[in-house]
Amino acid sequence: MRIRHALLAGALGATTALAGQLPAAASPDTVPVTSGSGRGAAHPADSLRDLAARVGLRMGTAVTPFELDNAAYRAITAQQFSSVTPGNEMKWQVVEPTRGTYDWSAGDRLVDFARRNHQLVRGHVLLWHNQLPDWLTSGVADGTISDAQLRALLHKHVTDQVTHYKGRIWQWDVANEFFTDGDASTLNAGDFWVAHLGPGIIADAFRWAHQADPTALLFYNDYNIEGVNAKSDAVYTFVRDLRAHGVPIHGVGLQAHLATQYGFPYQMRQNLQRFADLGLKVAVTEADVRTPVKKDANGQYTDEPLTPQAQAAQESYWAQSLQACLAVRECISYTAWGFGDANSWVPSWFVGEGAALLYDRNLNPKPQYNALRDILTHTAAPHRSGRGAGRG
Ligand code: 9MR
Repeated sequence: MRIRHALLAGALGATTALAGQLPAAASPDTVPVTSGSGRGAAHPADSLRDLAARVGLRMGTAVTPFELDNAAYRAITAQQFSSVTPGNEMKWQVVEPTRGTYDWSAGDRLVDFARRNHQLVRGHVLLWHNQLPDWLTSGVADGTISDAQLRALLHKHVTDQVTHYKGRIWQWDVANEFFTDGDASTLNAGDFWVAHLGPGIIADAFRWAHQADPTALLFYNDYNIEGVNAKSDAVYTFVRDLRAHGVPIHGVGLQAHLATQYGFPYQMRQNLQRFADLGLKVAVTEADVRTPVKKDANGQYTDEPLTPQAQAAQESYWAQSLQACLAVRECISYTAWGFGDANSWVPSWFVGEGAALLYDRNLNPKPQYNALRDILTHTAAPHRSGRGAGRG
């Protein structure tokens, strides 16, 4: 699977354009301290992170360390967000590219960045069918790795990775995307892990992660489960059963990769609430709102929505998803899957769609950003407190 490190020319150009407005970094990953808030990084009182902090909510973004090389991107990451998720750098393919040899460097850089900037980290991801190392998948395919060995390798992977980051990860996405859209009634029997090790492997991964770091909040994470639908029903039953069997699962992550052409998810707040009523935390983990975009004179897709109505729908979807999270006390973080349109995964995966994030490719905030800020400013919401809530 190809990993996309997209930092396109537009965003690089923005470094110069914004240089006068943003504080210069003293060292690569440090955004300078101001006396104002006394909380470390310089962030204005109307930043997303500070507005959300008033109700104990963490605002997050996915980041890749490559993006942190850009001063403007780095400054916005620190100023606007109080939680970060590595886009790719804690995936097995990246942390163990060669069997038995770990490379934690990229994940470590982000965790260190977070510490310097008073942010919490969502670890992503321990058990997933995608972005596995080639040595693992080819070994399974050619029979040189047996199922028993695969189980032992997974145990070691989960234990070693969670131990490496022990005490430094707030929420771990332990298991990701085990249900399909087509037949949501049950776990995907064709999933790599389920096919080889049986459905019980998911519970085992939670147990192993908990043994390695008993303080981390352990999440099940999936897409198209934002609203009440057949797939979220199936996930609901699954996590309820895990809880009933004493499996250490503490939360459910709703990715929220939304698209204007599919409508806003049905009853998102009620859906979050029913997971919360199981005694779980909930989180919006990978939010973006894509839409069909115009082509330029050269036939290249732009970041401009096809219609003003689509732009309005994007703003509305961002606002509604944040409102749903705010309304549920157990919703402890709201994370966007990146923030600059030049850095989004969307255009390369959904040809003809884009404009999915909060800032344009020159890193200027879009109306979507203002919509989130307005919601945080004007919506009364219960304060998140108790174990795990917006800690720190
Ligand atoms: O943003 C990630 C992108 O750079 C990778 O190419 C892609 C490969 O699978 O994974 C993206 O992140 C995914 C996340 O890990 C899980 N949920 C869906 C995300 C978007 O594809």
